[in-house]
Amino acid sequence: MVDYINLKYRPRPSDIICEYYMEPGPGMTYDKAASACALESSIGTWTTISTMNPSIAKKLKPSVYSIDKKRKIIKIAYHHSLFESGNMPGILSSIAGNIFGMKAVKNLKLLDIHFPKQIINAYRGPLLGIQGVRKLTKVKKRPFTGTIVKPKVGLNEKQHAKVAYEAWVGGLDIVKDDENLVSMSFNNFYKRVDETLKLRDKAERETGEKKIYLANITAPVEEMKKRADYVKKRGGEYIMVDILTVGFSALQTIREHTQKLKLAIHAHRAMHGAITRNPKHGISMMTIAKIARLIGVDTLHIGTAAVGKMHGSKDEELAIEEQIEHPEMYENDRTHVLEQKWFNIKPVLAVASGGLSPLSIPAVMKIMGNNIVMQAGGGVHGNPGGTRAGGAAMRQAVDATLKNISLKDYAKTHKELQLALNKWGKRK
Ligand code: CAP
Ligand code: MG
Repeated sequence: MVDYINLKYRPRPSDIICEYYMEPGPGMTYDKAASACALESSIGTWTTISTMNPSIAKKLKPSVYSIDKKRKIIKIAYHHSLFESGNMPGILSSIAGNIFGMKAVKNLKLLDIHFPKQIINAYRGPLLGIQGVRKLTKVKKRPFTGTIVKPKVGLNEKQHAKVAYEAWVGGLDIVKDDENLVSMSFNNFYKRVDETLKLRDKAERETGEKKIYLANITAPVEEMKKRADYVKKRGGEYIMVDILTVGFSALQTIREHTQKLKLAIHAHRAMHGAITRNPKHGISMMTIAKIARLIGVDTLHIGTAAVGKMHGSKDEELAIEEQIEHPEMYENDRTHVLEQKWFNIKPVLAVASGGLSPLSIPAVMKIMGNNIVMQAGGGVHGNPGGTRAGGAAMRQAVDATLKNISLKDYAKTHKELQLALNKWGKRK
């Protein structure tokens, strides 16, 4: 049972490596549980089998090559031919499949996956990436600003488009649908796209700025393709997908489809908390972010470095931002990041969202830098001056921060920002 442990093994450049946090189940030694993780995620089962032959084992048996019992961390190296390279669900059915439910483990969390070149080569990565989004929007250096139309669900198509228009004219670059706004009886996807893109054009004419609409196409996959086709036909450049609720198979299919259409993908991560939030069990957001980059999304929600309303750790989110934006990551035991080269896969633009307002912008920019989308729903539509004022206040907060002026001082000559400060300035 412990024969999948090989502490002398040195991973080959072509291996897939997984780092797990692992606590053994009752009555299990640490080594036995570690070995069980390696065998159940590859070629083995609970007992010896007559159909196994030495040549299979020789080539395909993974190695638990690192065990840190104090920190409860194991690293397993897998031969790349255990996986179909361009099949992300297949990869996950191995290294993130049955093992989470085994009695042999009490807790298990997949913290990171190192993808070798052989695997990377089979994926497209983002269509635009950060530079492409900057080129499309002509926003050269500053952070992007955006909003989510609120209420999440409830407005009809025309009301939705009007809110988007107000936000764009107020000064925002990006307007997106909420994650649970799909095609409703009172707000049909196709009509919403018509109305919203019509007002996007008007906002562009009036402001002289490029405006982006992220239309949420989340649905069964064949319908998603139709919705993406429609966005293209109506002159959109971007779609939005709830990447976890649709699943990675659907995301891969949509990414292939958008290659033909030349549409960028905004990735919302609704449901990730069910998978990522428990520090001892599940799959890390780092892992999900890497998969999203590999398959090819252009913008991805990563959290607000603990500034906003959602649960998250500053250190982890910063590491995720680095991971999705940089060409290479070095192994870091403290943050559980494995070495990763991204080769020709473009960088993804990070999105900070969830409970932000203009008041959060200096803190988030300080932590996350300029390659970020600052996105606020309540923090825009909750402005006492309305959505247009809310959009203006977000842009003003970005401008003030870039000029190193405090929001309080900047608000003396920018009334929309002053309204935001009046409302949220005393928020604990
Ligand atoms: C933000 C948001 C996003 C969250 C999700 C919401 O709205 O639209 O879905 O950002 O969290 O509905 O909460 P508010 P995350 O600005 O009104 O909070 O980005 O962490 O995945
Ligand atoms: Mg939302």
